[in-house]
Amino acid sequence: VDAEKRVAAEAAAALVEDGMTVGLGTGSTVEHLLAALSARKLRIRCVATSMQTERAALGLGLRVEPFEALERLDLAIDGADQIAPDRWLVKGGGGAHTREKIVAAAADRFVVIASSDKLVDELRPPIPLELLRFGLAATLRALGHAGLRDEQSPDGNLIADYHGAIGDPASLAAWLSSTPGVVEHGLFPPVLVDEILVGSGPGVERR
Ligand code: A5P
Repeated sequence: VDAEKRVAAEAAAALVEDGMTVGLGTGSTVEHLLAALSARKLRIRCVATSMQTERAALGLGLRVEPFEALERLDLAIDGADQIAPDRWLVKGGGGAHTREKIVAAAADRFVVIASSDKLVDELRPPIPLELLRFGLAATLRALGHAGLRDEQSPDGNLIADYHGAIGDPASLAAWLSSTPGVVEHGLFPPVLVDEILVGSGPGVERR
C-alpha cells in the first residue's frame, strides 16, 4: 500500500511546474508528495491544508504561504479515504477536509493521489464532519447518527463522523451542508475532481 501511495505521489509531483502555486493536502500519501516535490527543487509557492503538512513541507525546504491573500491556485494535490467509480470522494480521515475542500475548489486542477485500496464500489460511512463548538449538542441531535472524535480541525473546530446511511451522495451532501453547525463535510463531488492517480502494483493508473 505504501509503495502504491509513493508511485501515485511521484506521478503527481511530475505535474508540477516551475512558478506554480500548489495546494498541498494532508495524510500519508501527501507525505510522499512532499518528498518528491522537494527533490525536484522547483520555485513554487505552496499552501498547506494542515499543520502537519505545513511542518513537513517547511522541513523539506518547500515555500509555504498563508492562504489568505492568494485568490487561486494552479494545482492542488491530495489523498482520499474512499474513491467511488463516479468520482465522488470521501475525505477527512485526518480531520482536515474543510481546508482540503477550500484548497481543491480554489485550484484550476485538483489531482487525487491514492493507493488502490481506496477504490470502492460505493461510498460507505463514516463521513467526516467539522462542527462548530457553539450549539454542539443541538447540532449532534439534528444529525442523529454522528459521533465526536477526540480531535480538532486545523482551525480549532470539532471533528465528528456521520454514521447514517449514505444513499445518494449529492442528497446527503446537500443535507449536511444545510445543517446549521456543520462547518463542512467530507463528501467531495465529482465536479471538483480533475484527475485521479491510483498506484496499481508498480505503476500508476490515471482516471
Ligand atoms: C485528510 O483529512 C484526509 O482527507 C486524507 O486526504 C485522507 O485521509 C488520505 O489519507 P492517507 O493519504 O494517509 O491515506
